[in-house]
Amino acid sequence: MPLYLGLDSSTQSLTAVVVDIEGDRREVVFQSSLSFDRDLPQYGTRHGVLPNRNPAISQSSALMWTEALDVMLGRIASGGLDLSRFVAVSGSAQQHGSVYLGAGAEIVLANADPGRPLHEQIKSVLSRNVSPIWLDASTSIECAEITAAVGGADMLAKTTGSRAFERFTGPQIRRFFKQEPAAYAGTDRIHLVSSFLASLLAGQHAPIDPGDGSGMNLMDLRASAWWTPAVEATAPGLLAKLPTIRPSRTVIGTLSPYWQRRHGLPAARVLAWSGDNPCSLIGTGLVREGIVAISMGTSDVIFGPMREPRVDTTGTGHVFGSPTGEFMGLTVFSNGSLARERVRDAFGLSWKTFSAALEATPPGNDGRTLLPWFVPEITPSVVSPAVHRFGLEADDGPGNVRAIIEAQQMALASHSRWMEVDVKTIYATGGAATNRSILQVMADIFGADVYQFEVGNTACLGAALRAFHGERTASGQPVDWDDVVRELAEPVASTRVRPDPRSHAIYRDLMAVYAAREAEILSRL
Ligand code: XUL
Repeated sequence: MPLYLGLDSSTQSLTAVVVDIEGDRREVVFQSSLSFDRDLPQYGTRHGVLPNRNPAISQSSALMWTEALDVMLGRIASGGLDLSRFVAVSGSAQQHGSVYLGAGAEIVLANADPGRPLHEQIKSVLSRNVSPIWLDASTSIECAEITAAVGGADMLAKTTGSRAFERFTGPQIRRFFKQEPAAYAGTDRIHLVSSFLASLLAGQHAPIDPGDGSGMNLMDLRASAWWTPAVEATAPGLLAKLPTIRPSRTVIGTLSPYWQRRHGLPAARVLAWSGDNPCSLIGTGLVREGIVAISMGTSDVIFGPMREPRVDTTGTGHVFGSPTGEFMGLTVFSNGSLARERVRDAFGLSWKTFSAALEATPPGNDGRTLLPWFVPEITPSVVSPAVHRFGLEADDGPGNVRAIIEAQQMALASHSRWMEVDVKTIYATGGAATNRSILQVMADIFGADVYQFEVGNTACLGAALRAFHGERTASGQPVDWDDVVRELAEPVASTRVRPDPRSHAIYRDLMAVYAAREAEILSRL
């Protein structure tokens, strides 16, 4: 009865899921979550982000992520599981964020003293104290510079799967190089959050997988290799600082002596980590093209598998690598739970009274809408946040509750058309997917059936299942992806939320109105 551990280091928390897999049986035997703000208050983050006067800047702390990992592995070790049954671990992390390490980092990782917390020991090898994360919107100039240098937005999108985006790692690295050239020169290795945390576990530099590598504006999507023109356009000497790219199923090594001695864990295999969206694709069982998932967490994301990369010509979406070796399309909205929480808090609501307000208002909100840009928005691109209301009073609690949910779902529906999927079924995941009133609005706007999952954190589950897949493959007993995702990564049939045809008709009209209002405001920005 082997145990597989999945970890998910998201914007606001670190989660662990342990899955027991034996033959046809799959069972979640351990789940735990730790909130950065609440459980590690000494870092002073808010929603997992370090305070900054500039709303375009979003940074976090690699030391905090490291300490969280140590705390979590301690919890797992004392969680009553038979530790000798642990065979493999993999992980999922917020995408695009980067960690900067100086020379000698690998020596520290390999020889860390189990008597002292790891974050204290790696402090001295960080060549940059902060890590820019995916909410950052400060690199518009660098995006333009990289785009021009590689021959234009179409060329960049065609080769890497995305045009230049502010939060992508390449533009972030370029800004660091321009603003802190000495610190950039003193950087030996630039990791993504995923490859950084995998390096901590394995005690050596880990590779980047194509799923997360495609969120950098640096990788040739079809070749799964660094694309020289983009690397050279980003910063001098960058190639030597980047990890290698290896398939998601790669075994990097085993849990380093630090974890074995500090927490009594076995020398379990460490698999390459990936981004949270590629991991969620596996955790929602989406290994074949045709169905989409909507993840409603800090970011709202609509994604689905793609056999061949169909790059977005409208410039809003991305194509990433899938852990299966194929591809995935996705569109990301930064005003996800942050925006929902702003509205909830502004009217002093709980999630229960928030849902009651949603249910007390009519589908279509009598034509009243808002554009939900409480923080800088990725889709469509809005660098200076502002909320625009149409026929809606700012102090109308129920009206604003319905308007934010409808706006988010209409934006998800209209900005994902480029994926060319006729959406008839949606798998809903992430924190807000437990709210069935929100799912009803989703079903009505898309005109699709919506299903929920038993395991809420599908990115974390996906990481555990990737550990299973990778470990079996490395042991010469490969398992089909359909078999990997069976049972646990399947939606619960009884949770189906059906669309109401009358509401769907109302939304067909309202979506045209919403799109026109969005276009009008964008033309004025
Ligand atoms: C994906 C993205 C977000 C983060 C959130 O492109 O920016 O979904 O991965 O963790």
